Amino acid sequence: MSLQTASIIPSTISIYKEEKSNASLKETGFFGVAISSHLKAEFNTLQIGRQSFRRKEVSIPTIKAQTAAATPAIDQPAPEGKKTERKGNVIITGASSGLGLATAKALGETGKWHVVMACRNFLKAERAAKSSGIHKENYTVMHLDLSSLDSVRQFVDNFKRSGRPLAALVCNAAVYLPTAKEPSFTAEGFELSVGTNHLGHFLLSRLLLDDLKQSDYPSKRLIIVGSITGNTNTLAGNVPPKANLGDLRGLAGGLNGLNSSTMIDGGEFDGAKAYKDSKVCNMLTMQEFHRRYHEETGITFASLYPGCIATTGLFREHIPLFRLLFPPFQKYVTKGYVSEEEAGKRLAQVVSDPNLSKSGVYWSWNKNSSSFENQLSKEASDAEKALKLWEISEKLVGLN
Ligand code: NDP
Ligand code: PMR
Repeated sequence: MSLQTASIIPSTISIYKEEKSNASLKETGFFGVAISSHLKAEFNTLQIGRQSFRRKEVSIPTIKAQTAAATPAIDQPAPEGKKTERKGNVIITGASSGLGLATAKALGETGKWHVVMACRNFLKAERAAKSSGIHKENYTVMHLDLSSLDSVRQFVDNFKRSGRPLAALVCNAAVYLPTAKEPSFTAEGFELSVGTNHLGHFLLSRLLLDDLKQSDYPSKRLIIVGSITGNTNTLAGNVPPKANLGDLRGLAGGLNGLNSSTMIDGGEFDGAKAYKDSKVCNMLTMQEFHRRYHEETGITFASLYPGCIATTGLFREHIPLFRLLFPPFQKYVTKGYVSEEEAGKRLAQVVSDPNLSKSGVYWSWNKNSSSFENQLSKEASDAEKALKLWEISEKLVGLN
């Protein structure tokens, strides 16, 4: 308990004081961007529906951080005469809102999964789980702050001590800081978006790989959420600033803004680009995992673009006008909009559908909500870059 309570204290160091009302969209204006007309839009999702989760505040009299000790080790044996399938344990990072929460709900309500909600805000996660109706037997909240490598290690220790076999890990959490004029940093001093979205997940996945290997669950999966905006072979991926990792010189220098740039490619800080770069890292990492470990372990490694879930908290740092216009823009103009509920079902499919068990795939969905194997951009499928990214990331997170 004490360990978890300690790690609830925010570990992110910020040198930036936000002035959200004055936030600008840099060179892009509002949505205004120059896009080459030959690029074909990816109108691959058509789901106009109402948002399925209302964030209802519920009062929870006592909330206790669930540690290994408070968590039953494995599912209880079925009462005599009753035959029940063994539940799979799935860890979902950032399950306190948006896609992660919707996926937790979709998996939890099948009764076949126990969801470990790996979240930085324990109370928020508990409330979210309760208000979205996930039955208490189907989830556990465990503390994880991806912007602190100590917290990642602590989480892994706690999870291992719980004795739960691991069937699937979903790296879903992310931050997006499009209006920041100055960078913020993780506890270890990495630029916050890449530090959280990529490096935190990189360490987490590496440390949990053995658990996945050792689990005897029939289908073991490691899913890293990607995005269309990191793929420059799409219209969305060509909205400036575009993702570009360059030769990874900034990453190799530690992204700390002291002896290196805060951007992977060594350029000037740009929060929107840092997010898109981090998504390229996510997609490259998934493929490097696949090349290194799929054959040996049988683990399925996959990434996905779930559709544009324009209503989630991801856009919380954006200017109010953007937050107002982005959902209708995606619903009626690009038709790329998808509800949180639908996106959650898609990610749940990637976790558990036997038809989506192929490894090394970046999944997307078409207008009829059917999944298909999508093409990644040249950079997001560059094997040499993936290897370099892997090796530098290992050093940064202290694995090498
Ligand atoms: P949300 O902001 O709703 O969810 C992000 C989650 O990440 C939140 O639960 C948040 O926690 C958590 N998180 C942020 N920082 C940390 C941290 N340091 N440690 C632990 N958890 C953290 O956004 P979405 O649901 O939209 O995003 C989920 C994923 O989907 C992301 O990977 C994003 O890149 C991807 N995606 C989203 C799209 C969209 O259109 N929205 C499109 C394509 C991909 P808290 O609740 O405490 O803030
Ligand atoms: Mg985009 C088919 C077209 C399409 C799709 C599917 C998206 C998804 N976007 C598309 C087109 C456009 N967007 C066009 C034409 C513009 C210029 C008007 C545009 C603009 C835009 C902005 C300013 N779009 C954005 C932003 C953001 O700040 C979001 C972002 O880039 O976050 C990193 C975003 C997004 N558009 C998407 C998706 C899925 C996003 C959220 C990105 C993500 O989660 O990766």
